[in-house]
Parts: sequence; C-alpha cells; structure tokens
Amino acid sequence: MARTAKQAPASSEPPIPNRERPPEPKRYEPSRDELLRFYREMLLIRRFEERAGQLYGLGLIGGFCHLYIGQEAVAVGLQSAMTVAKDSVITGYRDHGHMLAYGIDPKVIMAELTGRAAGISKGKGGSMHMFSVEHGFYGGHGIVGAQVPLGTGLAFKHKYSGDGGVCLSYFGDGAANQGQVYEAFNMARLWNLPVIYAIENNKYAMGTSVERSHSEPLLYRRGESFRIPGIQVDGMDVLAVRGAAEVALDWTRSGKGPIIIEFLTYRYRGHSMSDPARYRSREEVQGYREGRDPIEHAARDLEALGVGADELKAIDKEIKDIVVQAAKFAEDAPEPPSPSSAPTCWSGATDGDRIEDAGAVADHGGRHAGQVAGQGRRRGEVGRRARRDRDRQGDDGVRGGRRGQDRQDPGRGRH
Ligand SMILES: Cc1ncc(C[n+]2csc(CCOP(=O)(O)OP(=O)(O)O)c2C)c(N)n1
Ligand SMILES: [Mg+2]
Repeated sequence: MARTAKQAPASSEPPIPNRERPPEPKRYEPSRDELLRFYREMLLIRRFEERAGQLYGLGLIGGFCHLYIGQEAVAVGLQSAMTVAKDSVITGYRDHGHMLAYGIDPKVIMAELTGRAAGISKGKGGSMHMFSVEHGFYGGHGIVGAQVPLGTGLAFKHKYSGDGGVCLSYFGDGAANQGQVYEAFNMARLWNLPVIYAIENNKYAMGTSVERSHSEPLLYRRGESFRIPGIQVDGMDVLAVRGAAEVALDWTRSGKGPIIIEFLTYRYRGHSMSDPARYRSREEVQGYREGRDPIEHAARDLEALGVGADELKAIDKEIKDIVVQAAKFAEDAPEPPSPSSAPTCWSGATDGDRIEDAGAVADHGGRHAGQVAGQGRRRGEVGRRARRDRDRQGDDGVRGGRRGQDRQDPGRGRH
C-alpha cells in the first residue's frame, strides 16, 4: 500500500519494542581443574606460537605466518565450552591457536607449518590452510571474511541435518567491514541458524586501526539491523570469555538463531611475520603485555584458588617439552613426495569425507599455498634469513633494527 502523506516517516517510528536479548554474561566460575586446563591450553598456544616464530626466523617455515600471541583467552574460553566434532569451528588465517584449543595435536600443526607430509593438510596448506574435519575444524582461510558465509553454511548443515551442533565462526575487526558478512547475517537470522559470530577485535586490520576505519566501532552492534543480538566481552580474561560462551551456546542451541560476541583483545606481534608494525607505539604493546596479559591473569586466579608457584612451574615445563617435541617432529618429518605436491581435491559426496591427492592435475603448474609453505627451507639460507628476521621484527611486534626499511622475501609476500 502506498504511503500516505499522513503516515509518520520511518525515522520517527518508535523503536521495535522488547526484542528478546540474551542475558548479560557472568564471569565463569571454574573448578580448580578447569582453570588449570584453561591455563595449560593458553600456555601451549603461547609457547607454540613463540616457537613457530623462531622456526620462521630460521627459514624452516615459509609462506605466510600470523601469530595468535596475546589473543589466547578468546579461543580457549570459547572452545572449552564446545563439543569437539559435534560443533564446528571456522576461522581466518590466524588459526594455529584455534586448532590447539580444539585439541588438535601440536605435532601435526607444526609439521604443516614446516610443509611436511605429516602435516594436518599433508604439508600443502601451510599456516593459513589447516583443516581437521574429524574434529569439526574447517580452517584456516586466507580470504578475509570468507569464513563468515562458509561458517553460516556449516550452521545451515547443523540445522538441516538436526545434529544439534553449533558453528563458531571467528572473524576480525577488519573483516567486520565486508559486504559478505552482512549477506551471511541476513540469511543466518532469516533461517535462525545455530551460529556464533565471534569477532576478535584486536584493534587493527594489518596496520589500520578500528578508530580510523569503522563508522561504528562498537562491533557487537553490527547485527542490529538483522535482529541479531550482540554482546561485548573482555577477550583478555578467559573466564569472561567462557561466561559469554555459555550464554551464546544456550541462545543458539535453544533455536533462537545467530548471536554476535565481540571480544576486545590484542595481538602482541605484528600482523604477520613480515609486519614492521610502525602504526602503534611500543608503550601501547607493553601496556597490554604487562597489564592485561591473559595468561598472567589466569595465573593470578589460580593462585587465589590455592595453586602454588611450583605447580605452575611444573606446567610450564610440561608445555615447553610438548612444544620442543612438536618442533622436533616437524623438523625431522619427511617432505611430501613431489607427485603429491599436486593440488588436493575434496571428496566427500559418495564415499565419506576424505581428502585425496589429484595427481592428474599436477601438471597444471599452478602455485598453491603448500608450495609456498614448503619453500624457504633451503638450509644454506638459514643464517641469512635468521639475521634478517631478527632485524625485521622485535620481540614485541614493534619494528626494531634497520628502521625505515621494509624488506620482503620473494615468496613470502605480505598478507
Ligand atoms: C578479501 C581480502 N581482502 C584483503 C585481504 C588482505 N588482508 C589480509 S589480512 C587483512 C586484515 C584483516 O584484519 P582483521 O580482520 O582485523 O584480522 P586480524 O589480522 O586482526 O586477525 C587484510 C586486509 C585479504 N586477505 N582478503
Ligand atoms: Mg584485527
């Protein structure tokens, strides 16, 4: 019906009343053992990532590599509330921590980083393209924001098959400005799909800050016009994250559809290993490291629960050993035989889910991620690369050494 002159303009209409909202999340109250588990998992991610950074510096990891250091509480707090294999997880390229938090063996993740046949994607995917369908972990995606429609599709699958699962789809503050995100939001709400959109707001998209690039920097509000509720949570506190996970899972599992959680977090290192990080100050990074660190935070909570320094030290040692073993495995494992460096095909329609080599298409000569992941291992280059990488990035993700230069490795483009 045509609007008459007497009708009030839309802008003066009252807001839609009483839209149902999830309850305010509470900080989770863990048992001593649960908190020890969260602590252990965050520490594993931290030490694993530190080691990955070193192996990259030594030239044992090629291609792109984005470290998750600083953001550990988000993956651990959220995924600790989920059911591996029943629920699905999908994320972007900063994916090692999410895999570790889903119980995937650090050895096969590290072997993937070094491009070995024993890697979780057979050494062909590298840092950004790791999958474990067995765990319900669907990557690992290099296209910013791609995991949002893909994750929405996974949620559609959960609903369609009635398997009771929920999809957790992570994306960054930068991805939150993409069009595909909003197309996915619309469908997710229209069909009430069981999807949790976890926005990891670490303040920067490469070198672009949220303040500079977002017309609405409160990212938890981004679902409002789709009737998707949002909550904002301290992403540096694993118990606050877990509390929000409880609320979000109750919401989605009860059939109320999608929900957004914005986690305020911070990455300590540069965007990737080739980021000189000139866009932020050393003081800003130090402020988070010294005042907001999620692992320190959990250590203090553990002390309050009566866990002594000796017990924490023993965990430290246990985790270091796991990471040393993973790195050794990854260095010693054989590289993929050359025919198998052909592109890989997904084959799941007729004979169960499996990944196959497609030797027949090997001759196409296309360059794929695994080839990049595998390159950069030539031992003769190790010393030169190590020196250059030390110069390129200080330990705190702020450029140190040769200021003003921003050199790139051939084959290690900036991503
Ligand atoms: C479609 C697309 N556009 C641009 C890029 C280049 N790119 C890679 S990472 C990145 C920034 C994304 O930032 P954010 O979503 O905040 O994630 P974070 O790196 O902080 O985890 C951009 C623009 C890309 N990979 N894909
Ligand atoms: Mg970001």
